[in-house]
Amino acid sequence: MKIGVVMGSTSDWGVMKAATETLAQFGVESETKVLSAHRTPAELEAWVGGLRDRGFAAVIAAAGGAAHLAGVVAAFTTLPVIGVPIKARALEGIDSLLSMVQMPSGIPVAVVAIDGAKNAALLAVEILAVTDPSLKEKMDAFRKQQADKVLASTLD
Ligand code: RP5
Repeated sequence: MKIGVVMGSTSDWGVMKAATETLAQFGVESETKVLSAHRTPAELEAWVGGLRDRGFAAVIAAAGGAAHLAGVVAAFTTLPVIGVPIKARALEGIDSLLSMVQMPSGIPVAVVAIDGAKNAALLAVEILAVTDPSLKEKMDAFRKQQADKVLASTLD
């Protein structure tokens, strides 16, 4: 199954590259789009609405400012939506974080840290790994590699 990655602007790509790179590292196919909840609402609805039938399992949605993109994506699908608040030019990204994390009851968005693109991808891989044993093995290996690095670290 595939993961959709959508961001509100090309200016989000510098952060969001880490999500597509991480998905690729696990061999997970993804489709990346620049679509905006306020600038291209019709095109966003059309893309999100077709994802389940096209074999997608989850969507990562990234935006900055009044970041309603993830909530709007979640409104158009019952696939899991992972929101990445982008640190935009004002307010250090707090506006993005709050607008994603404070979704009203009934339409959930799983929100990662500000600029947390890598964790969004890892969470998407974990969702796929629930039903994909080979991905679970890769995730276990990733965790072990990470742990080994900490345990081998030394202080000057
Ligand atoms: C949001 O506004 C985008 O997701 C971006 O983070 C922010 C600024 O967009 P640009 O003005 O750089 O296109 O919609």
